Amino acid sequence: MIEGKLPESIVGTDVLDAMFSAAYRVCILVHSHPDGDAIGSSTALCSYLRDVRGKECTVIFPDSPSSVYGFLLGKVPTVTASVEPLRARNLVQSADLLVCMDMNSASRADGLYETFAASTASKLLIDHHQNPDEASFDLVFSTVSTSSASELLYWLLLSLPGVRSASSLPLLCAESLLTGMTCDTNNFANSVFPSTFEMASGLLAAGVDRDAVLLKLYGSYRENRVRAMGGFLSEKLKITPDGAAYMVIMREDWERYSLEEGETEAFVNIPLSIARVRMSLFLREDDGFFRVSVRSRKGVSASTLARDSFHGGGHENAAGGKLFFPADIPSRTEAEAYIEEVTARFLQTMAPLRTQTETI
Ligand SMILES: [Mn+2]
Repeated sequence: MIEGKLPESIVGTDVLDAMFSAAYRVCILVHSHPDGDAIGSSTALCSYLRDVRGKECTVIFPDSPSSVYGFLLGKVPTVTASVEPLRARNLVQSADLLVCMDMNSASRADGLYETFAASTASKLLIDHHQNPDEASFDLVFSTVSTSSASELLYWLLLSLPGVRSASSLPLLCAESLLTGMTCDTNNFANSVFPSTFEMASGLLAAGVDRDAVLLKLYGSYRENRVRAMGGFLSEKLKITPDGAAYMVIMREDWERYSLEEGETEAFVNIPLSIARVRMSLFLREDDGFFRVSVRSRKGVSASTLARDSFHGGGHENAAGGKLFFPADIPSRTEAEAYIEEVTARFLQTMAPLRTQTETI
């Protein structure tokens, strides 16, 4: 149990310690299109297992992570399955401990799932999403009462023998944890708990340079990304009478700005700064489907809409899914009509948003 930091259901860190001790070759798996938390939590654990426990450890990405996180990725062994499928499969097959980070099921690692499922290695899950696939793992640490997988990992590591404080962790591990938490809380804007500030405080005291991390995350964009943001906000943003904001980005829009993977990651949050917007959707065209991100204000469930209308799920106020064509909509040009329909049906079942002036 991690007293006072996480729910009492989080027990078994002695088992975790034993699991680490028994392992020689470890693979850490994360979800496809890995975000800052998936990347930060996995490089943090990899750094700890290599530098503190002396294990062979590799992070396996289903597809390429954004170059934004290059400052962490260059420092631990990583393999991208979409680039080196055979090597990724061999590593997973020969591992004696498989760790899934920041996803509730190994199925979110897409093409790696079969190899994961067939493996007889010990299996560990560390996650903060709803509905963990507990049956597929030997040990599960899962709670939604934490900002990020990185924060959950932080408290788990601090409960292990020999780790007295964040200062006992390798600097790369500490930097990775701060990065993951910062990304998932949108730099302390959402999903923040008292323990989240405590974690940040501990990491800063241990010597993490937060200014340097913030510069990498929010001050190193390409000009294209900022111009695309301006273009999309002026040309693509639509807001329904019920307070659903949405942007549908077609392949040609993406190409017009020569955008790179991960560059539109936070765009979905921007419309939530408009008073009458209750939820925001961002759709990006892929091969035969749209990738869908959903964000919502407190009291409106992004995860319910993602589950009911976009084959997805996630957190209460930050979720994602997919919209297939022609299975869900006749063609890609019908996405806007579909969003209008499902958000109207969804939002009309809820009480209207109380504006700030009404609640004062
Ligand atoms: Mn996360």
